[in-house]
Amino acid sequence: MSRPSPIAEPHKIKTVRLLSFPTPEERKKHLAEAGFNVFNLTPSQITFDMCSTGTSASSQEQLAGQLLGDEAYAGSRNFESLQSAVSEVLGHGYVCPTHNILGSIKLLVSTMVPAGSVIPSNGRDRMDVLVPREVEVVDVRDRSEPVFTGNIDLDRLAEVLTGGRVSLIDLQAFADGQHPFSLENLRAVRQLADRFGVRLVLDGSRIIENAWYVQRHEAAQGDRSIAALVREAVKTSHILQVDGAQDPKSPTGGILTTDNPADHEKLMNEVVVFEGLHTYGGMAGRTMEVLARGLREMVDEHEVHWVMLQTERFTQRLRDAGIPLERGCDGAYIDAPAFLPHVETTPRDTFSAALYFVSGVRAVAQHRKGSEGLVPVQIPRLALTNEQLDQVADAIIALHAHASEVSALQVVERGEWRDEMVYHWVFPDLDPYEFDTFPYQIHTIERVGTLTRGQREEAIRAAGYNTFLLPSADVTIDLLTDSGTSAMSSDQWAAYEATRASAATSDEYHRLVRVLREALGYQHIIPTHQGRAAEHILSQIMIQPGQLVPGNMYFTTTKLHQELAGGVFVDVIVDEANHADSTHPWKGDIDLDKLRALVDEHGADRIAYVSFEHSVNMAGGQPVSMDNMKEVYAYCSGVGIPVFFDATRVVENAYMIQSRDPRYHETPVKDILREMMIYGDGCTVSGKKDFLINIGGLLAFRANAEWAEKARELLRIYEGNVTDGGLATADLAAMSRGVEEMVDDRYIRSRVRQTELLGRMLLDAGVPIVTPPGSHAIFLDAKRFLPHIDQDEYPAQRLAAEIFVETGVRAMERGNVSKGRNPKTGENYRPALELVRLTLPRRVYTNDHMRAVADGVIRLYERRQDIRGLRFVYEPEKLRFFQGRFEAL
Ligand code: P71
Repeated sequence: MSRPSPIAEPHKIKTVRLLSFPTPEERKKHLAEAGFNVFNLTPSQITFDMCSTGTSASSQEQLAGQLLGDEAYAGSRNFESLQSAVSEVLGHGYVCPTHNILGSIKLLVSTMVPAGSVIPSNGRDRMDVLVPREVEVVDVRDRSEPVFTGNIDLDRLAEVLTGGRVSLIDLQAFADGQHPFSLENLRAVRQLADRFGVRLVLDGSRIIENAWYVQRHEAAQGDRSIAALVREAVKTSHILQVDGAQDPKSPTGGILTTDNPADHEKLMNEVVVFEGLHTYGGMAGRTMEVLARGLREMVDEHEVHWVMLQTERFTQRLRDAGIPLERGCDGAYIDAPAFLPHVETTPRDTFSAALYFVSGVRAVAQHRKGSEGLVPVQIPRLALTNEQLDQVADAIIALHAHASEVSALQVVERGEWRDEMVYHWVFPDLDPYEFDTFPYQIHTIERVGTLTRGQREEAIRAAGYNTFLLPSADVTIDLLTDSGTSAMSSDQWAAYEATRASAATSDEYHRLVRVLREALGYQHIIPTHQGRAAEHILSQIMIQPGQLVPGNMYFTTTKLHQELAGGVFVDVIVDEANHADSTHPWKGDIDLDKLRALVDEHGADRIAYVSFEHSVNMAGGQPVSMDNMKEVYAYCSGVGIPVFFDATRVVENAYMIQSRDPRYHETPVKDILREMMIYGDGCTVSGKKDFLINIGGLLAFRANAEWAEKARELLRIYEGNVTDGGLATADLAAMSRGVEEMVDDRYIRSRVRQTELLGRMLLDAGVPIVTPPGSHAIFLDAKRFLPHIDQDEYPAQRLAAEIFVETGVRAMERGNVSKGRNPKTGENYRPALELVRLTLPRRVYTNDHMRAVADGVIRLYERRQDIRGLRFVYEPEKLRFFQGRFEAL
């Protein structure tokens, strides 16, 4: 069987959780307050928290499950759902729920482990909790086995069993996070258990990692699925215990499962004493639901391979740099005594303190007597990107280079448990490590389409070669648009959920007005349901029939509303904008000479206003320079012409000014944005782009109360209340937080750099794109990509279709099909730009996704000669690009 070898996540990001970036000074303070024990730090003080228990990103189905908790005391639907997941995925017929893994152990011990008995085990992790219970744990791990280091030494086990006091055999999957067993060994242990009449208890908290290891390394297991391997392992044991906070990606919870009705009955009768009723076991109903869904999802082959690949890659990067470590199933376990050879008594906690001190990363050794000297740097499942992990590894590598300068923590208070330790420390003189990556981690994911190439061929044919008509479930990476496709943050969601909805004025309206006044510097704030609603109102109040509206290239909805108000759009963008291969840095600028000539010819009275778009979409996401905004405004205010911005992508434009204009390199994006807005009289915004919301828009005026009054009149007629613009109150709440998040310098830099990364990879391979790369999208130049296809055979349309077939990536045609036919002649317009837009949603895809996109497009470019054109089989009269259907020539 060929195993999927993923080059990118088999999912996209659904919601994000913002990261904290404490400064070096703040980190000193936090460490001192924490008694130099990183256990005491909290996530708001930490950038990357490298612990894998209960910290996994969940699926959107798990998130939804959280809201399906049927919080009944007895016999809840959530328990039924847990039962069926257990029987389908694990194969055991009975399940006893517990509050977490400690609850499971407690239950096992009190039902099956008499005091004074012996438990042979391949792990040492659990000794902490068993020792005080007067149970002797005997280490029977086979130390001579090089590959399956978690195997049990069968002779030794037989010897211990012969001793007679054995209550049960404990076999851990990936024991102590480092030692996997083989199926062969498991089967042999089971035989021994049966021979001696002792139960084999499997701790399957890391059963997935173990199954993956078996699939890779055990003879004759390579062709079996993770699901089949997991099932066999479970069925080979008498009792299974699972920590819900591990492989099932639940925040907490646990299960004990079995096929033996008598064992189940014992557990059931005991669970009520310590945990809860046998149908909830100390878990909230919602937790059972999340756990049940997690069990079903954890055997997903694509996901398992991605998670394990991340671990391999992370560990390898550290190992290549000479970091002393042991490979863990969920990360790299740093050998602290070897890392800090001069630190004698407290190497583990000194390592942890030093790593936090230099980078804000937390790696903490908890009460893990079984892994002396190791500090686990674990990867929260699905939560971090490879780029982030590379940088975490680099922080460790940077620390290692100066390890000799790190002095030992001094013990102030000692405790039995590691969390009780208190230290004092002299800070070493080390340079801080600076992260330059997404300032958020993945909170929930959405699985993406995984069609085969053959299935995609079928799908695109069924969609009439029109990417608008593809079902999104069939798409692997969706680059159709950046509109309304952003991943919201958990803070946005929290505000959304906490909203007190109102049919009149709401607190959220007042907050939105406050936040937008601060962000834009505009006095009059009018929410609308999305961008085109604001364009409609602005056009109606500002345009007299017959007036001209000069602008820097048209956008479809903007121009349409100007025309509906009787205006005539005139394009006054610089000429460079129409040349796909010009590398002019400010291709969004207005050509002031063109504007002056227009005013001179027609008179200022004939001009309604200047329509000035930031990061000009149709030109390829090209920015406007600060100087151009100033000059246009100075000129227009001199002759009495208002200037209105389309500020839909204003933040991206502000970032471009920060990065391309040396005078602004040190200026925060938030301040650049405020200056930009000074050079306009008002703006329309589609909030679905830069403002990080899935729905919403905005009309705003800097100072003119009369315009605002007129606009509100129309708002009441067409949209909704002046205090909501037709949006749900909760959407206003999401917008306020979106506006606060969008001006974060780290965020916007990582956003635009991602687009530039995609552009750079394509340019390096010689693929023709619009240059320089824009901020929200990369536009392929179909005229140069497919020079052998005549424009009336729709090269861009075909290219978009072929990209889908080749890679599962969905793009959008922006060429002859979009532009339409001249109504007088019936001929296609054959526009200068024949483009395919690859548009990047915000916070949704990782840079590995971008690599997958680039690989696919480059492969296609190499076989471009084989690509033919299309002909219409169904051609709507208006906006034909949405519904039109084609057949291949
Ligand atoms: C984009 C979109 C969405 C779209 C609109 C029409 C056809 C295809 C796709 C929408 C914009 C935009 C600018 C600069 C106003 C709107 C309309 N862009 N100004 O790029 O880019 O806003 O969708 O919220 O009504 O895919 P609205």
